[in-house]
Amino acid sequence: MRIGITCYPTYGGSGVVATELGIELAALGHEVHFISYSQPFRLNGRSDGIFYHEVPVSNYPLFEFPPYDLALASRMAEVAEFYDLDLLHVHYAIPHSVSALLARQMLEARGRRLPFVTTLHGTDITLVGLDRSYLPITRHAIQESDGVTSISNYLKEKTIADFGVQRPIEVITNFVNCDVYTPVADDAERARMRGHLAAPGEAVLMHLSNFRPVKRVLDVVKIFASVVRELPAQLVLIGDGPDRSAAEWLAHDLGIHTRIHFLGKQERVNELLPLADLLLMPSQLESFGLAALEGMACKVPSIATRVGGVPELVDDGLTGLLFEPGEVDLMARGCLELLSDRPRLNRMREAARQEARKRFCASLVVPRYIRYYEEVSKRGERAGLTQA
Ligand code: GMT
Repeated sequence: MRIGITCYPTYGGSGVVATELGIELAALGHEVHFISYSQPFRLNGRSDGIFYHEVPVSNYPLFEFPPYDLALASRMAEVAEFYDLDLLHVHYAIPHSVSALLARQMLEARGRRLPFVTTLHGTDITLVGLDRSYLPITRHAIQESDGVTSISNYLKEKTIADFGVQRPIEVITNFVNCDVYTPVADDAERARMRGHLAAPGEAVLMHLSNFRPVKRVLDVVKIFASVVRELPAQLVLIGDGPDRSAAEWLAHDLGIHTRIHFLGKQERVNELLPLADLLLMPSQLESFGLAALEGMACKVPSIATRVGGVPELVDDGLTGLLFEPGEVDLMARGCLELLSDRPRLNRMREAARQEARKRFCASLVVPRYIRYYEEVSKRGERAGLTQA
């Protein structure tokens, strides 16, 4: 198939999922066209069967707010026509599904068919989408999409309850490439690689996010402060965003900054994650929690929160430990219990990888997207909307 993909190309879970999906689809022989305002950051260096189309947004002095959604709709329609796309897949409803709806209408008027699938990721439903200024148009675009998928059951139920959406929503969970996200097989090699981050015998805790308030990065620092009082450890923070500076200040105030590595945005997190003993994800809300899955695939259990779709991913006590948001002391105690009981931690590490392989590998999940695309396309054909 020839598939157009639109996502936020910057650091963020929905962009990561969209990009990895495009890469997997291209590897399976499909032609993938990314349409966005800049190149998705994980695309670098992998281009077979993948094309990127930038959306130029001109800023006329009259426009206090440049209308990106309109420029995107125009580009979507152009790319679909020039490259004969079979389908558009937009990630994150706002404004992508609205732009796709416009592009579909533009092409319909020219006798062409362009079905589109909207994938709901999280804050497009739980936060931004609920804002009264976006709710009616977001609901309309979801309702009008040719197909809608959600990354967890939690998010599907939330969309039905909060948006009153009355159409089928297919749950297709996030996924990870289990051959790219792997543990380091050799213990000696892993110890050597950890040498850059920690001394022998020190624990390594990791956190990976876009440092937005919903991620509660300050809790990560506080949890680590309690852990490091009891045993030697290092904390590795991957990512960047609004709360980074506050986290740096807190680390200095608590006198633990020399044990914390702020690595900023990293392209190859698959090379860092396997070096961790535990992943910290104390988020206020996660519709899925992609970072936890990437950790699991690398044999890293999570200390996470029992929110949103996380319990659909992390099995409390088996592949990680779950707590309520803000339970910093309990999370620290959970870390200490696992780090001082290596046999239990090792069982959890094995279980985490097994669970990722059993339920969330790209090889299992990506075919579900392809089947869904085919189903959506056929539905349109049955309705008499044939490709020009
Ligand atoms: O919060 C983020 O990390 C970004 C956000 C997004 O939509 O870009 O993430 C959401 O989508 C991710 C990928 O599907 C999920 O793993 C995250 O749980 C979800 N974030 C929230 O629900 C807060």
